[in-house]
Amino acid sequence: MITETHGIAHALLGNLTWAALPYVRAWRDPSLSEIIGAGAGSMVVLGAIALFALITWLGKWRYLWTEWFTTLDHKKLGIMYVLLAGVMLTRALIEAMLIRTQQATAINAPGLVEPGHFAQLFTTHGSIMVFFMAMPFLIGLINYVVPLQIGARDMAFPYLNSVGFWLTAAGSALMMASLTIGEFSTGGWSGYPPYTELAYSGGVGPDYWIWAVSLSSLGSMTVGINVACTIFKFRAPGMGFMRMPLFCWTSLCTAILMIFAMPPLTVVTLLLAGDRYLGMHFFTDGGGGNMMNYANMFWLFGHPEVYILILPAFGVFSEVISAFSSKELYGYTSLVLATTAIAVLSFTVWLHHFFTMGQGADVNAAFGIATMTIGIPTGVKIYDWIFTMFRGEVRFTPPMLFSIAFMMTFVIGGFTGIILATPPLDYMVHDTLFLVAHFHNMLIPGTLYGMIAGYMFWFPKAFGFRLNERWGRISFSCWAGGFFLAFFPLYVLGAAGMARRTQEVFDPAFRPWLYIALFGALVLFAGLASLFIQLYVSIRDRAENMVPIGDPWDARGLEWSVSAPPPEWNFAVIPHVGNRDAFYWRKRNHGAYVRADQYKDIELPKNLMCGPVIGVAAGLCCFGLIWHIWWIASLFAAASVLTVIARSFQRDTTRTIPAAEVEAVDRRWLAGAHASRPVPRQQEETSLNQGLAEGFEPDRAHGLA
Ligand SMILES: [Cu+2]
Repeated sequence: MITETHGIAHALLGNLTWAALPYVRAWRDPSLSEIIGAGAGSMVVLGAIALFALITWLGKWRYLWTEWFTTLDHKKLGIMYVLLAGVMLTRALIEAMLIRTQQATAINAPGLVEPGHFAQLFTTHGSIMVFFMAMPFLIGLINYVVPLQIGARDMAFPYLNSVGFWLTAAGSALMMASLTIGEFSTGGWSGYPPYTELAYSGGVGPDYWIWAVSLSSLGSMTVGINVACTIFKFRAPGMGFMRMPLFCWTSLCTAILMIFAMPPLTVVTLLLAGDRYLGMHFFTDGGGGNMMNYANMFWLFGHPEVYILILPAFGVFSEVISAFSSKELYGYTSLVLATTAIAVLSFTVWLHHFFTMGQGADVNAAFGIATMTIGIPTGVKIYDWIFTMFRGEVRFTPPMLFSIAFMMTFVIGGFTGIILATPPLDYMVHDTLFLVAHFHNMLIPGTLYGMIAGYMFWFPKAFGFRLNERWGRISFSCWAGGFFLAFFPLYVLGAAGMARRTQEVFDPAFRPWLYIALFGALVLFAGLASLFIQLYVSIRDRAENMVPIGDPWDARGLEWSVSAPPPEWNFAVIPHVGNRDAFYWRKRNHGAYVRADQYKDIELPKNLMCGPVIGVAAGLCCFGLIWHIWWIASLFAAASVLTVIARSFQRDTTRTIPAAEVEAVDRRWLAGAHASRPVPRQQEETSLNQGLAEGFEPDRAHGLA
């Protein structure tokens, strides 16, 4: 809580006092809850120190700055997004285990953490999972894959791409800072007033939420603009819209959703900031405000957000199922139509998030029916994927296992969605664990499985070696089994009336179900741990699992037609596209692995420090706003604006790769392709796989000529 400070100290440090540190709080009140808080803060501090020391010890700062932090390469930015998502996923999953432990131990007992701490736990868990795990993960995959799939050298706006990443990273840093300096919001991931109004939540918690989310939503909006422009303007010659891989279609729809759905979120969080900082009354009950306006605007973002999260995963599943069934995607056109239909419909259903706020039976019925119609295009997709597998040469690789588990689990979640879309039934179970079970049932298979599948599918492309399949299967078993253990009990508990977000449980009959759910959460965490072990084992054994030729799964899109990892310029020569599944048909017709007639100089953007500078400045500016340290806020707001202005005067922004260098790299790779042994599908998970598919060997006669 804030104690008033005065005079110079207040001018310099705003509301920041010693009590902001969890250690001081734990010292004054050594309760279990405060000690857990201090422990969490220590993990962040120690982790940061360890990372800093490790990088310094390895002498890698210069390398990180020049190769990664200042890069404008869409591939490296994509990798950094996924890395950020992995860090945040770890934190939010630890929080999930704490939430489950609390409810399992707090049956007519205080449990581990106090109500205030518990409320912070579920708020950070939700906020991180949506804004700082799922969003960076899917944006990372889109960033990496889409330019390669459409035959482009980079995104349309590489500089904006870097700024978007660093804004998201700054928001994540604020989330982490809230563990060590101050506290986080207790108002849930949706930040509903009046909980988050000054009168009921006087600390800095909601301010952390407001500014972290604002940074992330600004970043996401720039990503939306960037991805949409890239797909509209940067497709290779011949790549018509109906020849794009399905992942590009879902990325395009997601990008358009971001452009339209992110601004309501930015606006609504800033209006809430107006209430809290300037004494306005947008959402207070006195002074003419109305929190209903908040609910409407938030969910005008919030429901499309669900599809921002799920559509890219649908794209991943389409690519994975087609590649590992060795078949062309069944019903491509219907998949495209279903994707666009979902994107449009997603803006017509937001009110189902507050049926019980009293807008009357007719309005509720209209939105309930609109909600149910989304099941139709989704069903179309499920059938298309099943028919893609039908009579295909299906291989149960880890990404394929995640895709199949997704289909089965997601459909169950869809059925419970129909229950919740029926207003009278929603009145029965809203605000219970039934709802919590439902949206985890949609988002874990529908987003997380897709993201993991995509990560495993494209990892060999990005790094040049395969991920260990055995650990992939172990991880899959944990994610798939842990999900049912963790969330099906919540359906039962919710139907029995257990309210969501409760810190203490009063009915002993809930005990066994809560124990099962806790066990499930532990299994899910084992799934995450297995992913890290898989990564470690794969890096350790990478020499045996190299796939430098770049096509380890006999897949179809243009991204597989280049080496693994791809050269910085992606394509030595921009390809011409004559059909859907462009690379597959080139392999068929001896058009793959052939030398270009002529190589040209390639222009690429120079590295730029503006992205990290703007990110750090924006993060510090928000930190100043949170603690009312006005000089920090204005100094760094000015710094980020000045950086943008300074950059606009820079003329010399590109560098040229000479044609000779492009040719040399391309020839070396082609020579490798001609020297490699093609691998049959049955052996693609062995060290025989060098990234060249059997049956599509380079044509020896046409050779290197
Ligand atoms: Cu919704």
